[in-house]
Amino acid sequence: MYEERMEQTCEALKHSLGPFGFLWLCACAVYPGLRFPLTTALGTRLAQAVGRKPPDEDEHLALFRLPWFRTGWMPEELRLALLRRLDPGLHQLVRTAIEDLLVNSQPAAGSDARPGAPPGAMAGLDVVRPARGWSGRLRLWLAAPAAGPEQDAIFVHYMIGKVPGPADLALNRALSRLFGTRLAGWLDRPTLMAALAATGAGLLAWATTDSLLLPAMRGSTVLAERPIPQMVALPAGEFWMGSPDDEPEREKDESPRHRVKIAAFAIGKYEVTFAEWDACVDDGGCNGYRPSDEGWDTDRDRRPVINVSWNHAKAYVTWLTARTGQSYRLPSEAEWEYAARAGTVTRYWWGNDPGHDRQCEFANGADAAAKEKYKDRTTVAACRDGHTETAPVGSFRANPFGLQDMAGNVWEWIEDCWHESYAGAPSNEQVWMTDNCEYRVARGGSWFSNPRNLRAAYRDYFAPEFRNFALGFRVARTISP
Ligand SMILES: [Ca+2]
Ligand SMILES: [Ca+2]
Ligand SMILES: [Ca+2]
Repeated sequence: MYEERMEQTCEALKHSLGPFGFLWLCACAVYPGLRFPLTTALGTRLAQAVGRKPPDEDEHLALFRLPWFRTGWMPEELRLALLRRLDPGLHQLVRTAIEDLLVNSQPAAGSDARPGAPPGAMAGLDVVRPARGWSGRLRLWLAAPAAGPEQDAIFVHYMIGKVPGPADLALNRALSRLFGTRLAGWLDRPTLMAALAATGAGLLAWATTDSLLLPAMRGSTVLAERPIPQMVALPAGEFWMGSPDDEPEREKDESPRHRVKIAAFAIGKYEVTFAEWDACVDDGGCNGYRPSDEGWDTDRDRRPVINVSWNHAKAYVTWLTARTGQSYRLPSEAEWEYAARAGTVTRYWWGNDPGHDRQCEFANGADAAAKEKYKDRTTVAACRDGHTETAPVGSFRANPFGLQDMAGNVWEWIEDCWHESYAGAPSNEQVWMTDNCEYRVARGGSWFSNPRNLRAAYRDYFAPEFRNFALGFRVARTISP
């Protein structure tokens, strides 16, 4: 069943790219990162080998239009399937081409490249100078980013002359599941060292010469194993932002209610989870910050990340943008309310809910159980929602846009600076900034919030360094026209 689907995918790719384009794609699957110079070099070598002209711009574009050239990674299973379809006669050619590019791509004499630039620099490959001796080398291995090519099982197997199969990755995956990615990386390195020592040429030569490289590729593909937020594309539209004057429990800062026009954009279906945050840290992003989960570790991976400041949230979207090549960001306040209302005009997207007794089906707020545990909660929902603290994302019903937990679970950071009222607010989706921005907006209320604060129009604000157990975020993404 699975094999069949891979077969069909490969056939479809062959059909759309043509025989040469498909051959080229198979060669590109060796390397974990998508690098323009590497792609071009492989295309030129392959063209020579099969006796045709080097690929032209249209052929490059056909390749770059494929989804993983935009997202920055190719699924492992597809990489394996493509490599197994590469003509065995071409395997050595591809290996040599990659080695050449990594080792021999030196800045030309007299060029304005900075002096002492490392090998590979001209090819845009970010490389680290080799260490002398085993202990120095080992230190470098251990310091290498988890997503570096030297940790990519497919790449390593291929470069030592072995066409990898699914079984070659199974051990790695099992270890990752059992011990987390860091430890699996440790365990994989001795295997890799043994492979190096056992090979007379090829990678061994590459690893022991003075020009030993530890390419620390940014933008490489092991991202396939790293969870990133699932996005929902929202259509352009118009809505009334803020609450009407007669809405019960409203606050002044929700005035004046005003009409806002929103361009199409994408927003996370869920709040960013601990698993997604950890992926950023494991990859060297998010300033290495590991927020406390308050000991709520049942289903920790699926719970929304908490104890993150606005600055932390910004670090996450910066990492995600660099990793994927797509422009991720925090939502503007107007975008957030548009997404939360999803076409509705009532206090909550599920209705006016005057007695707060319907909330428990739709949102994780402070409920009867929360009041028993946290005595200072005053008004709570007159029902039980099953979660005294955070709930795994997506535990409650989706709004008409298919988004979950817009109301409740955790507060969500917004890009905008805080304003006491909507007087002078933009009439479109733009972020509203001021010169002196002491506070940033947060929206949606949390598991700790009174029902009033879960209303679609409710607004709050915190200093950008502030963090607590009820505050997280969700990402947005610009859709280019
Ligand atoms: Ca609750
Ligand atoms: Ca929320
Ligand atoms: Ca308010």
